[in-house]
Parts: sequence; structure tokens; C-alpha cells
Amino acid sequence: MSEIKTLSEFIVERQGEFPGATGDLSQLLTAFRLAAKIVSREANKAGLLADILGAAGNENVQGEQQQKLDVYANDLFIRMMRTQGAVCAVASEENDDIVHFDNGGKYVVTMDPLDGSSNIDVNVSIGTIFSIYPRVSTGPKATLEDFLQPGSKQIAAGYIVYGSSTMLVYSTGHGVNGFTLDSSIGTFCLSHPQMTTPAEGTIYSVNEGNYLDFSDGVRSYIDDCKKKRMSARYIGSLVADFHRNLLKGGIYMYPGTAKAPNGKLRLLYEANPLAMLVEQAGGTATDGTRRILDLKPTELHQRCPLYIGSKNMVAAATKS
Ligand code: AHM
Ligand code: MG
Repeated sequence: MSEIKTLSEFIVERQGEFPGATGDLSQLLTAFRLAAKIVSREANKAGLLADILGAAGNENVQGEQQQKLDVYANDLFIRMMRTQGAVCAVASEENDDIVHFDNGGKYVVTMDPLDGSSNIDVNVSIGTIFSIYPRVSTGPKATLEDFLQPGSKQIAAGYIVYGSSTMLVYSTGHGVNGFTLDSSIGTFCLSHPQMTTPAEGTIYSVNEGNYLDFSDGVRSYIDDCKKKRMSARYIGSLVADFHRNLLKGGIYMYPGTAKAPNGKLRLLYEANPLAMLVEQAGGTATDGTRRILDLKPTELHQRCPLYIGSKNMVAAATKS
């Protein structure tokens, strides 16, 4: 029987990769691990509980309706980080402004606590996305400057996909590793060590309902995908679409249009963390012309077009 490695063993084993590591990052990952298990449990019973299922009746900063599980996941991840102490402030998709902890923590976190939330009440995969940056400001409180660092400054990024099983995938800049939750023992076990993504794939993922609004270049790339008889796969949960394509090889696109030149997805807590992961796995992420990780954010909830996945496919989709 092959050796089973748990996420906690793995985190401890890898702590030495950081010169001068104090264990704060490890503790933070441990907090995410626990929050992930709780959200996974809640997501699994979402269909049973009328008070969890369905809209919470609030709108978030993007004017989208929040689902109850969004609010639950947001509160939970924030609570876990607040008690843990390594993080001094968080920017979340669900909060208009920075959430401060006033604890002197040396990291800031950006997160989408429950991505693809329109899929909750139809029993389709959803996810959590997170990104960790070193705090760069020196005053008593974290500032916007801490959050507006380019993605290349991330020290860790990851996601949790609540799918047919729950997986936590993360990188600290030394490759990408994936852990599957064994719900019978409540433990994440290393199931996908050193994940790499193929340079070429056969899956393209895009909301083709927007085809008529796309640029000529994007339309012609989609036409090429069809001519080559590639597979169209689009769940509408970024984490799940990204995860599948990472494993199998493919491209996920959310292009800009004349009406929404920056597309829909957010740079800080959707594009940047996934861009770090895809690059660590050998893939690429661009906004059509520029590397995502080089973009200098100007706003917390900034959107950007996203082309992410297998290297050759991203190059082909963005060549014109
Ligand atoms: P959300 O963060 O409000 O859930 O929105 C992001 C989601 C992504 O998960 C998904 O890829 C995309 O929106 C789908 O958008 P669309 O329905 O326009 O195709
Ligand atoms: Mg989202």
C-alpha cells in the first residue's frame, strides 16, 4: 500500500521552503483547511436546508444577489483568519471594503469565499479562491497599497473545489499540490502531487452565449476550436472549470466585450490566484495581451479579461 500523506503533514514538511519561516503561513493554511471542511459540510447539506439554500436577500458590491452560503463562507473564513493572527486584513468579493483585524499580522489575504454561487441551489460544483500577500505598508493598519500589489508578489494561492469530492489545491511558489478530502475521516490527503498542465489540450471553456459580443479574434478562435472538433465544457463555476482544464489540458476564457471591456472576473481574488497556480503548473494566464501576474491593480474589485490554461491554447486564442 502506498504511503498516505495528510495536508497537515505536508504543510509541516514544506515549512522549511521559506527562509526564516515562523510557521505563520503554515498556520494560515491550517485555518483554510478547517474552513474548507466546514464549508464542504454546509455545501453538501445545502439542498436539505431551506435556510441555507436560496438567496440571502442582500446584494454585494457588484450588484449581484448574495446566496446564503456565500455569506456563511465569507464569515467563516474571516473568523478563522481573525483568530489565527497571521493576517492583518482581508479583501473579499463579499465585502465592499477591506476588513481589518488590527493584530499586527504580516500577511494580507484576498478571497472569493464562494465562487460560482449561482450554482449552489442547483447542486453544481462551487469553490473558494484565496491569495496571500506580504503586507508592505508600515503604519498601524493595512492600507489599499497592500492589496494593490501585482499578482507576481503573491506568496501563496489556492482554491477549494466543492465537487463530487472536495479538493484543496495550493501553491507557495514551489509547484502545485492537490489534496482530496476523505470525508469518512475528515482529512485532506495528498492525491495530486506536483500537478502539471499539458501545453496543449482539447477543451475550451467560455460562455458562448456571449459569442456575438466577442471580438473577431476571439470568435475566430472559437470557430477554430469547433473546426478541430474540440470539446466545449462550461460549468459556470470558475474554480471547477479551471480545475478540470488544469488536469486535462484546456483553455478557460472570459473575454471583454464592447459593453464590458474588462469582462466579469475580478483580478485580485479570481484571476491572480489562478494565474499563479496555472503558471506553477506550466500553463499561462493573460488578459489577452499582458501576463495577468504583471498587472498593477488600481482597485480592490477590479475586473479583467481572462485567458487561462494550456500554454499553446492561450497563445492561439490571443494571437490576433
Ligand atoms: P461569482 O464570483 O459571482 O460566482 O461569479 C463568477 C462566476 C465564475 O465562477 C464563472 O466562471 C463566471 O462567473 C460565469 O459567468 P457567466 O454566467 O457570465 O458565464
Ligand atoms: Mg467569483
